[in-house]
Amino acid sequence: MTRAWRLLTPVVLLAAVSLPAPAAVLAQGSLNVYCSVQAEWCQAVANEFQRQTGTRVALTLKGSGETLAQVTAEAANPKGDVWFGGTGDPHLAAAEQNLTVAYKSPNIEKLHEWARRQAEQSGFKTVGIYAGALGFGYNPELLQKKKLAAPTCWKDLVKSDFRDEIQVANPNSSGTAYTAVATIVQIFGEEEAFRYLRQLHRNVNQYTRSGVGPIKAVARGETSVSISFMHDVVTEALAGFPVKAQAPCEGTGYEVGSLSIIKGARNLEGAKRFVDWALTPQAQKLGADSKQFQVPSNREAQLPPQAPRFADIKLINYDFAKYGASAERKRLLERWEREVNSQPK
Ligand code: S7P
Repeated sequence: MTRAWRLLTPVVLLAAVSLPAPAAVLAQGSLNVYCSVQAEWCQAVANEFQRQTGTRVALTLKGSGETLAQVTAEAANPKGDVWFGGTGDPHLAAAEQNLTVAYKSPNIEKLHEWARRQAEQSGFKTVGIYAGALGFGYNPELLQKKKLAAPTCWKDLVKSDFRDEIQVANPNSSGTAYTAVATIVQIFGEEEAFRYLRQLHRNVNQYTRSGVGPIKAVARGETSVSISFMHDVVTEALAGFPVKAQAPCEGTGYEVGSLSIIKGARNLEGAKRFVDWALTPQAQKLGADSKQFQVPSNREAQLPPQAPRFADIKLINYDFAKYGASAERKRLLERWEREVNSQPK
């Protein structure tokens, strides 16, 4: 049974059985939501949207790269209605390939500029729902045991001290890891970046499928350091694990987590209603309620106090148009596969 199906059944049951819709809400059919944030947030979104609208929500949980692959594979016979969350680059690639449809929600006006830009540059085929900065997570207890200093810069991660100490996801399946590759290319320039990624390869003990896998491994003491979104480090720290977040000294990239309506959606009206709802401050609060601390895109949504502050992080001017283009994404991933992943350590 795949992870998606294992999670789908309980969510559908939970949404259908334990949360009766308010009396005034009439049944509004069902909505298939492909969800690329963590399971707790996906479930909260499904439950609350169903409670408010009477629409039954079925969830499929997959990372960003995997969802793009699924939406691409299903293009001739789409099964999903909306794609909620996940890094913005694959949403932009889907938009460019006409796998998603344009929808200009009236709530777009209420969003931060970075979220509106995501919509405008895709011809309104996607829209930003949150933002998060990339960084490192580390386990200070494990580092102390191994007499290793905490990494503060990208350059630290390729030192021989960190041999087999680092985890990052595979950028083919993970939007987090693709953001890392694109960030390193933008910071160092492509040739230097690939030299860097080959050196990093020697220090990576595992390329996980999902972007949150590495920080969960750091939290459990299975690896010392991860390349992760900094808000995912906060989630583990608040759960009581010995983890710390670090913003890289050279600067770092960030994601505009996005939301798209899938072309051929069987419940197009429900999908539009879902987008309008997901852009409200009330819906965006479900992120922090589920212990996910990205920056919400609605200007009126409260920034969770635990969220890493963008003002404290040296952010690069991430080129979403370039690194969200499907040809560029494919080219970088193929180069990474050929020159990094397939190389011996
Ligand atoms: O946990 C939340 C988050 O980091 O996960 C999303 C991510 O795309 C899903 O994981 P993958 O790297 O496996 O694609 C991020 O958008 C989000 O902030």
